[in-house]
Amino acid sequence: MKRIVTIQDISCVGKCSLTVALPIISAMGVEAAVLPTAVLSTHTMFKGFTFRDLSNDIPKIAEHWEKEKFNFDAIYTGYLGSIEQINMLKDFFKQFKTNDNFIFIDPVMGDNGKLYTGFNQKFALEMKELCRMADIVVPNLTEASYMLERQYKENYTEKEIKEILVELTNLGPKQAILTGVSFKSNELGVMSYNKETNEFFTYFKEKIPVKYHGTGDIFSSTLVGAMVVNNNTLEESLKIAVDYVWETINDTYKTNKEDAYGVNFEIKIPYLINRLQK
Ligand code: PXL
Repeated sequence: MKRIVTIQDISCVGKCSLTVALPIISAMGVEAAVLPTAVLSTHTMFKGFTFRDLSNDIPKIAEHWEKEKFNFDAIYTGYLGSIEQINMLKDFFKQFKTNDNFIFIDPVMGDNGKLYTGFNQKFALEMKELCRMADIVVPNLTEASYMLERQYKENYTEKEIKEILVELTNLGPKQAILTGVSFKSNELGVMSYNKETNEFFTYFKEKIPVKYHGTGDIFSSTLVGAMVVNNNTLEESLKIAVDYVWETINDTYKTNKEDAYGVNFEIKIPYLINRLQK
C-alpha cells in the first residue's frame, strides 16, 4: 500500500488540516501517516483558541522513523506553527526524501489577501525558503503574494498568474499550482506550471458565491492522494481535486448557506471514490 506522511496541525474542531487530510487520504486507499505540528482547540478563525506547540517532538519522531526505515511515497506539509518548525522540516526532508518520492508543500498562511492570526511577513519568507526544497508547491494567491513579496490583488491577468507560477518554480519546485484563480466572474479554479515541459494547465468550475474554511486543505489532500494512489499525472489529479472540492462546497451551500465553519466533505467521499475510478 502507498503511504503519505502529512505534517500539519490538529485543530480539534473546525474541519481543516489533519481532521480532513486523514479521512480523505485514507478514503483514497492510501495510508496516512501523520506528524502533528500543534494541537489547537479550533482553527484560528475562532476566538480564544488554545495552542500547544509540538515542535519538540518532531526531531524525536523523525529519528525513530529513520531507525525503523520507514519510507513515504509523498511528504505533504500544511499548516506549520513556527519558524523553528520550518527549520526542523528542512532536516526532515533531508532524512526522508528519496529518488522515488516527492515533497508537496501547501504553504498554509492566509487567504483573501490577509495572513491568518499568528503569521507575519517574516514567517512567509521562511516558508518561501522551505518551498525551495519542494517538488510541488500549492499556494493560494495570498500565500504566493506574501512569499514573493508581490502586492496582493483581487483580480489578476493571465499574464500575471503565469509570472507568479514561473517565479514559484524558480525557487526550486518542478511544478507549481495556484489555487483561487479566476479570469471570469462566474469561474474559479486552478492554474499550474510544469517547469520541465514549460507547460501551463488550467481547470475551472462554475463559481459558487461563498467561501468556506478548510477547503484548501481538502484540495491539497485530494491532490496529493490522487497523485500517489494511481500514479496519476498532476493535471488529472488537479481535475479530481477541483471536482471534489466543488462538490463539497455545493453540497454545503445547498444545505446551509451561512455556515463558515467547514464543508460537508464527508458526505461526498463516495463521490470522490467514484471519481478516482473514472
Ligand atoms: O485551513 C487552514 C488552517 C489550518 N490550520 C489552522 C488554521 C487554518 C486556517 O485558518 O487556523 C490551525
